[in-house]
Amino acid sequence: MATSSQSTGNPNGREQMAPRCAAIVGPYLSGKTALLESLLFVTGAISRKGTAKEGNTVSDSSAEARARKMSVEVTAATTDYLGERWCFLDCPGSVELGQEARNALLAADVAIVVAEPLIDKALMLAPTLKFLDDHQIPHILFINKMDVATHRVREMLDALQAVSSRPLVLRQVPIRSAASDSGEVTGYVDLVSERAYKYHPGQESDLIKMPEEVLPREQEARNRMLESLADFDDHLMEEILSDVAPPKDEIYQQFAKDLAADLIVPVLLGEAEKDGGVRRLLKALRHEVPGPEAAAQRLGISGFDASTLVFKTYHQPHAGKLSLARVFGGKISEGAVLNGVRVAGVLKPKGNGFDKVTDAKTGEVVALARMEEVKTGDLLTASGKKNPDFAWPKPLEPLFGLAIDAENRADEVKLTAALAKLIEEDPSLTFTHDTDTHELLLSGQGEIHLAIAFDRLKNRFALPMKHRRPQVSYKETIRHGVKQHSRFKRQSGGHGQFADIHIEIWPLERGKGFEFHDRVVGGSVPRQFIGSVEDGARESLVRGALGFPVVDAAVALFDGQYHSVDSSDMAFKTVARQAMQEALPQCGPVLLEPIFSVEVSAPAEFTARVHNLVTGRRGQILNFQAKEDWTGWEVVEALVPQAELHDMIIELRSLTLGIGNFACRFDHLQELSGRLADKVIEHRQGILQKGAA
Ligand SMILES: Nc1nc2c(ncn2[C@@H]2O[C@H](COP(=O)(O)OP(=O)(O)OP(=O)(O)O)[C@@H](O)[C@H]2O)c(=O)[nH]1
Ligand SMILES: [Mg+2]
Repeated sequence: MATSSQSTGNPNGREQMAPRCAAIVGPYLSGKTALLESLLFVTGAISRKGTAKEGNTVSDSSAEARARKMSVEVTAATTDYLGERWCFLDCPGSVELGQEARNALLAADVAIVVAEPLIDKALMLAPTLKFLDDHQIPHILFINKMDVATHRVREMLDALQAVSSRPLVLRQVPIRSAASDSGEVTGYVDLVSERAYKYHPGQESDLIKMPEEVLPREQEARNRMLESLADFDDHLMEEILSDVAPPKDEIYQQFAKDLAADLIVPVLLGEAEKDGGVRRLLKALRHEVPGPEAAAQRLGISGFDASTLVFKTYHQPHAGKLSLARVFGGKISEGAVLNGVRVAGVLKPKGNGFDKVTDAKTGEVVALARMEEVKTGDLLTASGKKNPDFAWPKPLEPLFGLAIDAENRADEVKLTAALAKLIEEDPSLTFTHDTDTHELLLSGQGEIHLAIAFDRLKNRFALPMKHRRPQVSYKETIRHGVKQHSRFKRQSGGHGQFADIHIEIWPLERGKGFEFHDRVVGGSVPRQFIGSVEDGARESLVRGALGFPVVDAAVALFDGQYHSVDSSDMAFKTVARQAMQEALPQCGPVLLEPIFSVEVSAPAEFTARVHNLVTGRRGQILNFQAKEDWTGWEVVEALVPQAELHDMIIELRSLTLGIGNFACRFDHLQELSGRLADKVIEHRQGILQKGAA
C-alpha cells in the first residue's frame, strides 16, 4: 500500500493519508455528475441527492449547465471518507470542453474514468485514456449504468481493452437476476475477497452467499485478474505457477503498486444513480490511490519550495477571481504571499459553492481568493522562484471560430474585459482581431463551446452577442503586366496640384508579396517624391480590382513629370493610387484563396470517411499514415481551402463518434476561378457597396 510522507498515525492502525484528489472524467453523459453526487451522499457530505434531470445536483450549478443538463466546467467538491479527506473534480465530458478535464487531471492523484456499458461507445474513451497514459496518471475505470447494461461484461471489456494501452483488470463480476429476462444486475462478486454482494439502493450492499451459478464466471475472472497482476510481479507469478493462492493483502498491495505506476487499469462496476458500487469504489480509492507526493513527482514539483498548483480559474459574480489550487507542499493561510501576491482568502470547494477556511495543508484542493495576477498553470511558492522542472502544457488549439459583435455597440469596450475573464477560466478559448478581414473572432473547440461562452457573456456580463461565420481572407493578384501613364492635375485658387507618372506593373511569384522599383533616370520625378509614389502604390493594394488585398505584384516607376510649385508629396501619392486603380483591372486580376495544411487524426476504421470528408471539401489528400504514438489511429495529411474548414470539425466529429481531431496552419494562396470565384467576388462587391452606401 502506498504510504504518504505526510501521513500521521491513526487509531485504527492504518496510516492516515494526506488529503487526496480524484478527477472524474469520461465521455459525455456517462454519469460523472451522478457519481459525484453519489460519492458525496455516501460519504455524508450531502444528505439528499439531486439528479441531472431535475437540475439539482451539487455539480452543474451554473445557469449554463442547468440549461443544457450537462457539465460545462470542472466542479470541485470536498468530502471526508473514514477520516480521510478527498476532493473530487467532476469534469465535463463533452469533447469541446476537454481543456477542463486536462487541467484537472494534471492536479489529481487518480482519475476515475466513467464509461457507459456500451460496446459501440468504447472508442469514445480513447482520447482520455491516451492523455492519462501520456502523463502516467493512475486511473480506475468505473463502468456505470450497469442497471441498463445489455452486453456481457467480458465483451464490454474486450471493446474497452482495444482502446487502452494498459491492461484493464476486472475486479468484479456482476450477479444477474435469474428471474428477469434481461438478466438485470442485482449485485457483484468482489474478485479479490471472493465475497458476493447484493445492491441495496441507498445503503451499503448486503453481503450474501456466493450464488452457485456465478462461481464458474467468478473463477475464470479471478484467474484472469491474477494473471494480469502477475505480469508485473515475479512473486505473484511464482505463486500462480505453483498453484498457491496468493493472500488477499498481497493482491491489494499489487493493485496499489501497479495503479500508482500506471501499469494497469483496475475496472469496477456500478450504477451511480442508485449508489451501486460506489462504496466499493471509495474503498479502492482509499486503499490504493497514492498520496499527493506521487502527483508532485509526476509534475516535477516534488520537494520544490512548498508549491501550490493553480489548475482552474473562476470569476464569480460576488466572490471575484478564485484560483482553484492544489497544495503540494506546506500550508497556506489567508494573508500568505505567494509569487508576490497576497492570498485574500482560502476557501474549501463544496460543489455548488465554497466555504471559508483558515488554511489548507498538503494535498488539499482550495480556492484562493482574489489573486488577480495569478493564472491557471501557475506554480505558486512563497519565494516566487521559478521551478525549472515544471511546465504546464499548452492549451488546446482552436478548431472552430465565429466573427462576433456586441449587440449594442456601446458594449464593445466592456466586451474585451469580459472575454479576458472567460479566457482566464478556459484557456482553450481565444479572442483575436483578424487584420485582413477586420473581424473580431472568438474561437474554441466547437459550436457548443462557443455557445456556452455566449451564454456566459449574456448571463454574467449582460453582454448579448451577435455572431456569424467569419470571412475568409481572400486575396487577389494579377496574371500579366501593363504600363500605365497617369496624371493628376488640379487648379483651385492659390497654387494647384500636379503630378505625372509612368509606371509598370507586373506579377510576381506566389508568396513574394510586393516590390517597388525606382527606375527614374534624369530626375524626371525628383527623389523626394519617389517615396510618395511607393506609398500611394502600396495603399492601393489594400483593395484591388476584385475588392480584395492585392499580393505578389511589382510596380516600377520609370518616368514622370513634375511642377516646381504645384507638385507635392500628396499629389504624387494621389497619382500613384490613381495609376494603380486604372492599371489593376487591366492586369488580368485573379482571386487567391488561402489553403491550409491539415492533419486529420482519427481511429483507422474512420480513415475512409475522413478521405471522403476531405475530398468533399475540395481538399487534396497528400498522405495518410499511422499516427505516431497512437495505436490504431491514422493521420490524413491534406491541403484544404480555408473556406471549407470553418465547420469541418463538426462534420468530422459526427463521422468519428466525436473523437476525430485536426490541426491546421496556413500553407499557401491558390488561384480560384470559375463559379466559386464569381460567387465570392459577387458577395464581396455586395459588402463593399453596402459599406459605401
Ligand atoms: N440508468 C442509469 N442512468 C444513469 C446512471 N448514472 C447517471 N445516469 C443518467 O445519465 C445521464 C447523464 O448523467 P450525468 O451524471 O449528468 O452525466 P455526466 O457524465 O456528468 O455528463 P456530462 O458532464 O455532461 O459529460 C442522466 O440522465 C443520469 O440520470 C446510472 O447509474 N444508471
Ligand atoms: Mg457532468
